[in-house]
Amino acid sequence: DGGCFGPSQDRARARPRTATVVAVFDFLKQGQKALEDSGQNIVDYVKKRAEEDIAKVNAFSDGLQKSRERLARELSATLGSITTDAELEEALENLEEVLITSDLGMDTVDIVMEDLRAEATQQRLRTEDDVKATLKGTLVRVLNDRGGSAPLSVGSEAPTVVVFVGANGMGKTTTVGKLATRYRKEGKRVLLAACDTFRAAAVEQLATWADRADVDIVKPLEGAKNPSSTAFRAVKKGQEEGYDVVIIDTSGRLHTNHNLMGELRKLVSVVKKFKKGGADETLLVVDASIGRNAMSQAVNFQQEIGLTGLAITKLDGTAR
Ligand SMILES: Nc1nc2c(ncn2[C@@H]2O[C@H](COP(=O)(O)OP(=O)(O)OP(=O)(O)O)[C@@H](O)[C@H]2O)c(=O)[nH]1
Ligand SMILES: [Mg+2]
Repeated sequence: DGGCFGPSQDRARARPRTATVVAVFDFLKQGQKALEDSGQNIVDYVKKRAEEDIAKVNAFSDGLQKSRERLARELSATLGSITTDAELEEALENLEEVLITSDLGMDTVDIVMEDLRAEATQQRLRTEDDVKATLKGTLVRVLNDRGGSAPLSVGSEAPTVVVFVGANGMGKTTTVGKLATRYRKEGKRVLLAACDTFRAAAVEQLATWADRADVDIVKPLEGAKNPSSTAFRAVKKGQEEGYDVVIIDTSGRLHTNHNLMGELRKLVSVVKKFKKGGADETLLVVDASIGRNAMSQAVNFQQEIGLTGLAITKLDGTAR
C-alpha cells in the first residue's frame, strides 16, 4: 500500500531533487534555444520545469490513491448484505465492473472472478472480509506467478551447478554464502568453488562463508589465476564425490570489460564440458539500490553468457 513510493517523507525529499536534475538536463539538451523560447534565465526555466514535473508525479500518486479509495468504497457498497443467490450473483457482477474500471486488466479480472465464484459456490463468501481475503490471495498469487519467486532449478543429474555473476560489490559472495547455508540446512551436500582469483582476499572471504555454512570449498591452486580451472576442479570433484550442489562464486566484472567477460564465457563453457546443458542456474546478482541500471546489466550479461535468473540483494537497504 503506497509502497511504490516509499515513506512519504522520502517522497517529499526525492521529488524536487529528481525533478530539478531532469530539468537541468533538459535545459542543457535544448541549450540556448530553450532559453530564447522561454525568454527567461536558466534559474527560472529550471524552476518552472521542476514544478511541472513535481505536479505530474503528484497527480500520478493521487490517482493511485483515488483508485484505492474507490475500490474499497465500492466493495463495501457492492457487498452490503447478501442473503440470496440472486443477490450474490448481482454483487459479483458489480464487483467485476468495479475491478475492470479499477484498471486491474481483463486477464487478471477473469482470474479474480473465477476464484471469487469458486469461493461463492462453496458458500465461503459471507462477509466483505471474505471477499477481500479472496481478492488479496488471488492477487498475490497472480503477482508471484508472473515472475515473483521461482524455485531454483535442481538438475536431474547431480551435482546441481549454480554460477553467480555480476558487477563488483553487488553481493555475489554473500549470496553464495546464504544459499550454501540454506541448502546445507535442507540436508544437501554442498561444495563451493572460489573462482574469484581477481580480488585480494576474495578466496578467504568465501572460505569464511564455507566455514559458517559448514560446507566444503575448492580453492584455486597455488598461484593459479585462471578461474576456469578452479571451476573445472570443483565440478569434477562434485561429480566424483557425490555432492548435491556446486556453487560457483566469480569475481565482480562490468560487461564492458571484454577480457573479464571472455574469462567468464570460458568458465561457463568449462562447466558445459562436464555437465550436459551447462550450469543449472546462472544468476546475475544485482544490488537493489542500483535501480534501473540492473536492466542494462541483465541485458548485457544475458547476451554475453546467458542467464537463468536474477538475485536481488540489499533489499533491506534504501532500495529504489
Ligand atoms: N545490507 C546488505 N548488505 C549486503 C547484502 N548482500 C551483500 N551485502 C554487503 O555488500 C558488500 C559486498 O558484498 P559481497 O558479497 O562481497 O559482494 P560481491 O559481489 O561478492 O563483491 P565482489 O566480489 O568484490 O565483486 C558486503 O559488505 C556485504 O556485506 C544484503 O542483502 N544486504
Ligand atoms: Mg565476491
